[in-house]
Parts: sequence; C-alpha cells; structure tokens
Amino acid sequence: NTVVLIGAPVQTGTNIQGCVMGPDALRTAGLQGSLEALGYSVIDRGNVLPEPGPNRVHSNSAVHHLSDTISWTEKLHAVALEEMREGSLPLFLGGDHSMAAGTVSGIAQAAEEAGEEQFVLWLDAHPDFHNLSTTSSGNLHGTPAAYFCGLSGFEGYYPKLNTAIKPENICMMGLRSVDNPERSALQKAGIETYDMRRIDENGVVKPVTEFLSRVKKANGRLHVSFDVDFLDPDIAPAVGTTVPGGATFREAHLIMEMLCDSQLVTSVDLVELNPFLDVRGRTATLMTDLVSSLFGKQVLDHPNRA
Ligand code: DIR
Ligand code: MN
Ligand code: MN
Ligand code: MN
Repeated sequence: NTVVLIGAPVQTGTNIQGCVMGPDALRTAGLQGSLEALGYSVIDRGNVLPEPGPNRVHSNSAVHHLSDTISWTEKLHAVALEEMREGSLPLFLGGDHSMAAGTVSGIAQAAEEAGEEQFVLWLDAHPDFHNLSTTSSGNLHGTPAAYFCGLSGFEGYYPKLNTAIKPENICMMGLRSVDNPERSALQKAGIETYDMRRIDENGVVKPVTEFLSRVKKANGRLHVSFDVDFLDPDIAPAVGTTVPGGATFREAHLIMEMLCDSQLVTSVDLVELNPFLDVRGRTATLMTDLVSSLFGKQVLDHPNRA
C-alpha cells in the first residue's frame, strides 16, 4: 500500500497555540525519507484545510471554536473516506486530537462500505471522551472518541455520524488523566481501558497481544490514534497537555514493533505535537523514530516478524 501523508494543522481544539506547526515538524524530522528507506512508496498530499462554515454556539459556554472543529471534522472525514476507498495507508499528521472526529469517522465509514470490522488503538494519557455538554475546559480535543463511538451530546452540531466505531472494538492505553464524566461514560460504553497502573502491573505485551488477536480474529482493520502525551513528558515534552508518568521509550517502541509484526495497521493519526514547546525537535524526531518502528524498522531480525 502507498503511504499517504496528510497534514492537518488543526489547533482550535486546544487553548495552546503551536499544533499548527505539527505537520511541518514531522516533515522536517524526515518522516517521508525514513519510510522510503524502509521500502515504502510515500506520497505527501501536503496540508488539508477546512472550508469555513456558519458560526455555531453551544449552551456550554466553555466550548470554543465549535464551528472550526465542525469544519475540520467534515473535511477530514471526507479525506479519510477517500484515502481508505483508494486503498492507501493514510498517516494523518496533526494537529490537535479534535481531528480524530473526522479521521476516525471517515475510516469507519470506509470499513463498513468494504464489509470489514474497524478497530481503534487509542494511545493517549486521556480518553478524550467528553461530549459538548460535559467538557469543562471547552477544548474540543477532549471529545473525539465519544463522537466516533456514536455517543449522544453532539446532535445538531457535529456532522451526523454515518458509521460509529463499536466500543468493543476500541482499546485505550496509557490513560492517566480522566475526568469524572469521562470515567462514567467509558464504563457505560464498556471500552477496554489500560491505565498506567495496569501497564505498570502487566507491561504492554499482554494487553497489546490480546487486543491484536481480537483484531486478527475478526479479520479487522486497525487504526492507531497516537497522542504525543501517551509518552512520558521526559522524553516527549512537546505537547500542551503533558501528564507525568507516561509510557517509556522502550514501551512505546515495543508497541510499535508489535503493531508492525501484526501487519494489521491500516491507518494512523499522529496528534498533539506542539513544536513550539520542543527542545531542538526532539519530540518530532522521537515520533518519527516510533513511526519507523511501526513501519518495520528493527535492530536485528526478530522471529515474530513475517
Ligand atoms: C481534559 C484534557 N480531559 C479536557 N484533555 C486532553 O480538557 O477535556 N486531551 N488534554 O488530550
Ligand atoms: Mn488526545
Ligand atoms: Mn492526550
Ligand atoms: Mn459521510
């Protein structure tokens, strides 16, 4: 499959400026060349931009940039749907995580059209499981997962969802900042969650292996939505919402290598990189290295690799 890079310089889902530079920082870190060196054919579609829509206001006065988020959702939904229909492997370069409302909903629709089951691995310190009423920050990067699961609280604002991701097809890993309304919504939806305690106790191998075998058994497609703040801030400082105690360098690389072994990954979001907060591009470089592992880079041949 051709790897298609799609820049989505979204930053209206946060209150900290800088994610607009995310796609270009990943390009500067050499993402395309790294993937080409692994033998992929890579096309960079450049950055997409939303078409402005009507001004929208929600009764929750904390909510900001609602119209922009709706416009981005519509645009990225269409782009993701088109790329998946083409059979390419899209890599969405963010941009804040509000973009996943568009990317994942488009990917879900494409999978349904193809009669295939869509799974999502959500790597994040946060579940991003608010709706428009429960968010107290009003930062809409805290809402995409609830939207693409088809939960209520978006009607009349976000685009009507064609195809929801089934909650049982989602695995969230790395959680360590969950707001109360999110906690109850996650439980109610029955989403599989691995918070940092569970990773401390079991490591990453067991949960990742179990999830991947579920995807494989269903002959499913796998989307990976990778928020920079999944990683520990000591190794990945360039994100507006750092939370201490994240995944280590080795844990993150191992997950990427296991994902590569599985040959199940069909699309990826790289989100929340804020290069303005970075130290000499180190977070962009780390994300690029992790993507290289996801696409096949290894130290020596491993028996698990086909
Ligand atoms: C928090 C933070 N739950 C909120 N969310 C973040 O604003 O809703 N998501 N940072 O990535
Ligand atoms: Mn997130
Ligand atoms: Mn996060
Ligand atoms: Mn649609």
